[in-house]
Amino acid sequence: MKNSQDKITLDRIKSLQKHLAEENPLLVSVVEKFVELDQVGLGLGVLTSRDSYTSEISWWPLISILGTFSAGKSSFINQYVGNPVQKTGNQAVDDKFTVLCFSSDQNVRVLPGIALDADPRFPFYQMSEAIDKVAEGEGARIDTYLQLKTCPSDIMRGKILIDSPGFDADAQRRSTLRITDHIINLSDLVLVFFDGRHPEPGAMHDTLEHLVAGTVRRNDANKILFILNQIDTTAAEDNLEDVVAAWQRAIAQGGLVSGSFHTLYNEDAAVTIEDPALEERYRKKRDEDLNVITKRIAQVSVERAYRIIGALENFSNRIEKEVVPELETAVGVWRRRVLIADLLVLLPLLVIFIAYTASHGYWQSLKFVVPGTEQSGYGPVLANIVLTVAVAAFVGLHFLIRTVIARLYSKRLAEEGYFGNLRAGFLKNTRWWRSMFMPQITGWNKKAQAKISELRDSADNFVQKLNDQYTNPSGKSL
Ligand SMILES: Nc1nc2c(ncn2[C@@H]2O[C@H](COP(=O)(O)OP(=O)(O)OP(=O)(O)O)[C@@H](O)[C@H]2O)c(=O)[nH]1
Ligand SMILES: [Mg+2]
Repeated sequence: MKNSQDKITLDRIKSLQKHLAEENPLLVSVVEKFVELDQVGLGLGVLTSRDSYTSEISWWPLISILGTFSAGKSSFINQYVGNPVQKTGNQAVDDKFTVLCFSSDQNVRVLPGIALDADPRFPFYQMSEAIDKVAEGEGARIDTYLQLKTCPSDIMRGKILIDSPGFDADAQRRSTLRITDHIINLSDLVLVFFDGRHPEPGAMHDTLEHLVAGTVRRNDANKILFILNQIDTTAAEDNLEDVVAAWQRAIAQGGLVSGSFHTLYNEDAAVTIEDPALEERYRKKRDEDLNVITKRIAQVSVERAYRIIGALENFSNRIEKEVVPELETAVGVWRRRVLIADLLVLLPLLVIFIAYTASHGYWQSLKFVVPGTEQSGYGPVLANIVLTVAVAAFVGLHFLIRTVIARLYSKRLAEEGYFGNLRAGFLKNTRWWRSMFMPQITGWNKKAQAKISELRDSADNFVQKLNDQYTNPSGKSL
């Protein structure tokens, strides 16, 4: 198949494959399947030549840490990587998202957000465009929202961690909320931290609204872990159970009944628990939960490969089951409206035209003539010219109606929430040379339909290959 994507997009895909080749060669061939899906999207017009479905997912396992401010997010990360990469403190410390990735360079290096925006390895590729969509002009200020830090800890190899500013929906600008949503969408694992010192609903309200309520509707909600941190502070009154119960109630009020709930505290930052028995009990509970959380983080690399293949299948399905039917509906509505408008505008004009010409002697039997020129030699030519101009005016008006109705209707398709650029796909179907009565959506031919089912099959094949890679059902030693 001929690839009609931009050079920049193609280079980006190549660089993605190059990085993946060092890590998981199977995923290199998965990229190729995404590129085939791109061709279907391009044909349907819902993908521009600058875009690729490969940039809709993160190819590196992504673990994000969100939550209320001063909940101990940065302290947790420092402890996890074994390196004080992030500043911590009791005031709101972080004002931007920090993307942490591995580098063998012994110094922790800080790079501006633009470094992330331009690098296809990171899921922030073209983030500035996404920000611009919700807050015009803000995209250029990507550095105020994002930074990249490289960290030499081995545990950071092959994964990306994101530390975020304390979540406060009221104070937050739309662009920050947009980034938060984007991060949740892309993450393989989301740790939502709450502060054990303020577990009451008031302090968590906004966070719950935006994060928890949002996750109830998600089909990947199991990737979100809720963590009540700083539980060491409950030791003085020994009321851990009460605090946890209050917290879970607040979360349930937010609409979340199931989920993975954990409690933690950070030994480096914790208050000393005087009673050794109590200390032992707290530590045991903490260690258990920390163990679950660390295991989930480790598991993410394995799940990531399945998730990527799942996305290939999911995208194929969405094209077939959402994009195409939505385009069909939109084209159907447009067709009906154009016919009605033709009826309301063109038909009366036609009647007026016929009535006028008939009453002024333009018709002799069924022959069109210009009165007074019947006998002259140029009579028939003049009659033809007048008739042609009239027909052209009618046809022109019809095409004007088509275009105006398409433009008006396309506005509603520009809203977010659709998979792909539905507006562009719709307008492609309404171009003037395309008959209104074409039964099929443009780009949705036999070949494209076959391609979609082929891609679904290949997703199944990849899953089998992955199973072979990660499991060993026959029990043979590998
Ligand atoms: N008692 C106690 N204090 C903690 C714990 N974890 C962190 N802290 C302290 O809580 C304060 C906030 O910690 P940070 O790690 O900066 O919190 P954060 O969530 O990154 O905060 P922002 O980036 O400002 O949103 C710091 O003073 C930490 O020392 C804990 O488990 N127990
Ligand atoms: Mg922080």
